[in-house]
Amino acid sequence: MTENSRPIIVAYGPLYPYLMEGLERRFTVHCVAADADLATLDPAVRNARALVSFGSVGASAAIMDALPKLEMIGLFSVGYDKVDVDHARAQGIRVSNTPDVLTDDVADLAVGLLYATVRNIAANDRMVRSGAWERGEKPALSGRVTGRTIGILGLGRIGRAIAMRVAPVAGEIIYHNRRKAPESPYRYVADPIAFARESDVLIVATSGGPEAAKLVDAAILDALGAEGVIINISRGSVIDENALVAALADKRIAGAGLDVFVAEPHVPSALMAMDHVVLQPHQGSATVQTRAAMADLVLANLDAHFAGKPLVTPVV
Ligand code: 8YV
Repeated sequence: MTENSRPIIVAYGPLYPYLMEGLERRFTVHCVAADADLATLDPAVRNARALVSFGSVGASAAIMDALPKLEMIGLFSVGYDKVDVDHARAQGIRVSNTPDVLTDDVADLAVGLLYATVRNIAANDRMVRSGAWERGEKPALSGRVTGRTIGILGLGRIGRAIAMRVAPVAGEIIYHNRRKAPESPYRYVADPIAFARESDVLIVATSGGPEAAKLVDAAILDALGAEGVIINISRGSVIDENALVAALADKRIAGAGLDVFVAEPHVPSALMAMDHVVLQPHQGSATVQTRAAMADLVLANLDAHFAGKPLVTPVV
């Protein structure tokens, strides 16, 4: 294929370098910053047939409309909550995501956050580094993980992978979904308040988007209670962040382990000062192996599209 006959695509980013290399081998790539003013797009960009984006940026109706020849959106994420899927469908634009390849790593991080939060690992690390231990200060006793009731909000692929990991140590695993999951070995709790009340650790693993917005609100946090811990590896928007900050500040819940926030990379400053909170910069899928597998899957979807074949992992 000559340089001129290669499909034009937009890298809506910045994107992960290994993914960029794969894109540049195949396509004529135009980089558009995620916060670019769409009114002033370079006219060459308007010929793009595909857009490659990722979880926290997605694709609005406005970027789709700014690219009149757009056929496909390839997402470097499993989450497509920031993609206007209805608009894509209405415009006949295909959308792919990256399920499965990241499930294990996201579940691992959830379990890591669970232990780090319940066992004060991050706070104690800071205490040792500060020299306080050496000066004779005594670390506070932590809660325990073994035997506790683990509540999983959203028993999808990632929720099930988390359940498998905690099953050997949990007292019981319960879950809340909109509907009971057929054939799940775990106990379904239909009422979200009762679910939170029964959970010692509540792990948010549901997908994001408008239907899940602020699913975890002040009432759920109060039901989780003063000894309860919340872990979130899903989307910041699933938790009412102001209610979470207030519940943590008043010690109405015991702690939180958070990989995701409402307005990433902004993290509410009140959380920064809290020792009972463990913070991560959205690292769920961020291993060398998984990010490469995600990039390969994005490329496989684009290759399928331009070969006129069904997408490997279609959303639309
Ligand atoms: C990524 C994610 O952080 O898959 C998702 O939904 O949120 C993540 O895996 C992201 O898309 C990569 O920047």
